[in-house]
Amino acid sequence: MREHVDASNERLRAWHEADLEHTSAQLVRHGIDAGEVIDVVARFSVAAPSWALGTGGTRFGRFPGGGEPRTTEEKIDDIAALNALTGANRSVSLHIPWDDPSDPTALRAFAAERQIAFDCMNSNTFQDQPGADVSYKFGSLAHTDPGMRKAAIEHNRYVIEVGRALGSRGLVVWLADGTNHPGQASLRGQYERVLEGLQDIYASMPQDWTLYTEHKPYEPAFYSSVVADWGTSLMLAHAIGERAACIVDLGHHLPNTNVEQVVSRLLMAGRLGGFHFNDSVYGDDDLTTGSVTPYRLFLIFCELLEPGTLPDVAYMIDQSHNLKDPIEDLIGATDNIQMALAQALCVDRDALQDAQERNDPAGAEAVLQRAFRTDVRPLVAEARRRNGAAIDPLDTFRASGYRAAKIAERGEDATATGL
Ligand SMILES: [Mn+2]
Repeated sequence: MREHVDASNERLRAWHEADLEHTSAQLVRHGIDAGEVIDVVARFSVAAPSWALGTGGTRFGRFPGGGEPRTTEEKIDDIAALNALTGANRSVSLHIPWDDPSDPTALRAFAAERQIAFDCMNSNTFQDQPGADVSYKFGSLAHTDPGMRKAAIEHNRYVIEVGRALGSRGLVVWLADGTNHPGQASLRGQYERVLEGLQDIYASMPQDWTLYTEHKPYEPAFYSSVVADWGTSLMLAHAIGERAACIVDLGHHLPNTNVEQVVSRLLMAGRLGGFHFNDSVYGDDDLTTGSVTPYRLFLIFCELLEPGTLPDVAYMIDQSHNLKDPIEDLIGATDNIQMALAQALCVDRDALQDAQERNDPAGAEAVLQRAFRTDVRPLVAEARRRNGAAIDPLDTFRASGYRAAKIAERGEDATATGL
């Protein structure tokens, strides 16, 4: 990919420099240093999800695009290609058992050679595994049967062990537990059993790990989810211990929820664990981050930057690619996230605070809009270029012929494990 990146960047260099100069000059007028924005964006990285390197699907069907990674190693190859283009996907988030490595130490070395690290591990107690002698049909950590709860805890312990060998530092537990029918289970009892299970898992974690709880209001449980909202997630984190924190999956909220305020509250409580970035219109649509609501993404980054610096939390993408080439979708998502970060860095904080103090909503909003409408694309492109990546990653990916080469190597009907 390197030579394609260099060739493409050389072709775009003069235009890029002119665009960069123009944006930088615009920002100076409002007291924003373009160099500082570029520095922060260049340092930023968002983990790629291993389950999103293949085609997703819906319950109505799946339309594979060909050349999908067949193994975890091939998924890491794809992420290395992605990172060569974006310079901002330096880690992978694995999902067990979809990515169960037979030799984690060898996998770690394989990834390190490609400069890819292991971000948070994800456990899976929401579907039955082939040959397993337990069934999660009626729940995992919330199950009424102590044997089932034990099996779910053991699975999480196993994921921690694999993650240790890979150099990961966190475990994300998303639970499908809940009910589909009123009266099916005790809402209180389910919560208490989940808390007990998470406390057990927490006790098995290395001291430098974080346990992440991830909430979701509905699906697959359609009457009640045990961890339905950020309030429950925060209750659990408080009850579990200091190294427990809450993941905000942008699609896991009821319609019209003010997600940026959720982010602000969790950050204030010291329990913002990180993000699963995606976008949605109706529910947990898992669309490309920032493709539908880029302004919301910008407002989220404004909240993250409110204390002055970007918090060191787990930034991960969680998307499903039903129509686009998965790598192309991840390129777009990463770009949109970097764009939102750059726009938020362009907010004139003093002017905003001044407008807030004077009770001037029109003035305050104008400050935000000015930043949001700044064409920060040259700043993000420059951050990529400085990281040795592509000024135009999508165009470069297409010109590289990567997918065609992978179809030839892996086959037209190769299928990635995952969603
Ligand atoms: Mn998620």
